[in-house]
Amino acid sequence: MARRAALVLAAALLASSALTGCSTQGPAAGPSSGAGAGRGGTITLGFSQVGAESGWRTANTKSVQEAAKKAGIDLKFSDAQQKQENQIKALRTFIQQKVDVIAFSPVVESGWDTVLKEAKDAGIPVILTDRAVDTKDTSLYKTFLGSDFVKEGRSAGEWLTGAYANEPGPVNIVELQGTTGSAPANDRKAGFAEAIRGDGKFKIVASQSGDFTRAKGKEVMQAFLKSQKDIDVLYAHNDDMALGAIQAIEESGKKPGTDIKVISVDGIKDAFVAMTEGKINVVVECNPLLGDQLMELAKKVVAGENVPPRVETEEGVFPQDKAAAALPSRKY
Ligand code: GYE
Repeated sequence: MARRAALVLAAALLASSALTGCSTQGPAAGPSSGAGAGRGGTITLGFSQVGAESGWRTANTKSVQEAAKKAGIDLKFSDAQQKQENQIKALRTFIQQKVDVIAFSPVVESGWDTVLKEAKDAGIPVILTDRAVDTKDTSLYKTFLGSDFVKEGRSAGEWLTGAYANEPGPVNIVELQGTTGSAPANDRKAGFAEAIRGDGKFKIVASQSGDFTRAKGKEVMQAFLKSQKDIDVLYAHNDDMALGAIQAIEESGKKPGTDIKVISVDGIKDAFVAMTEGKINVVVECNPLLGDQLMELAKKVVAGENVPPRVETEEGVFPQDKAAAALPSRKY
């Protein structure tokens, strides 16, 4: 009935040529019908974003918004300002609104089972983008789209062991972690630790969260510079924290990239600029441009098609001497 009503309504609107760019989405379907799936109507995607904490995140948001427009998907976008409670609220609102599919980038890894179960019970498929959740029940989401953060951490560590291969130790490292409990912070820490573990000369002398922001990165680096006499290397879990820390290093009278080597993750343009200025030594890329792939996956899960459980993005490692050549083609 609902489907017929929607078709009749759409036909009437078309006939009266009153349709000026609005979607012909029919009434929301019942919980188990897969919503807009079979009706050929516009797909509504509820997307809960982490926040706007970094250049990476801004690029990711833009990519999702532009891709939705291009794909003709009705995007309901919600910004959680880095708070899990806001994300849970947003997900519940999407469920109430009976969106066709939910995608979200979970701020932290744990604590999602209840709300994901609610989505599942309502028959709304969920796609994890960018960050993973920690759950035993993988039926609570359809797929994960994003990066291998452990690999990124490992690449950062491997660059370091290579760069110091012929140097005697100790190599004192300070680490700026991302948001506490988030997948990229947990995994980038683990991958890096794994890569340097084999050689006792590498020592992480201080490690603290800078919440993925420039302001916190600077603040925590200032504290590190006060508490640690001898810092050889900064490993920052993202570019924004590295860029904040660079300011702190400069204000302390030291040269970032020379006196203190800087390793970072993401690959935003500002970091490439800092590399060309000699202030960052290496950036491990993490691609935020997930929009098109997300829309493809959204269409497939709404249509009830099978999707792979994990879709990973391709990324590279950029040492300083490659920065100038790569800068003009950076897309974020
Ligand atoms: O590295 C950081 C952002 O989840 C991969 O979140 C993302 C991370 C990214 O705030 O800049």
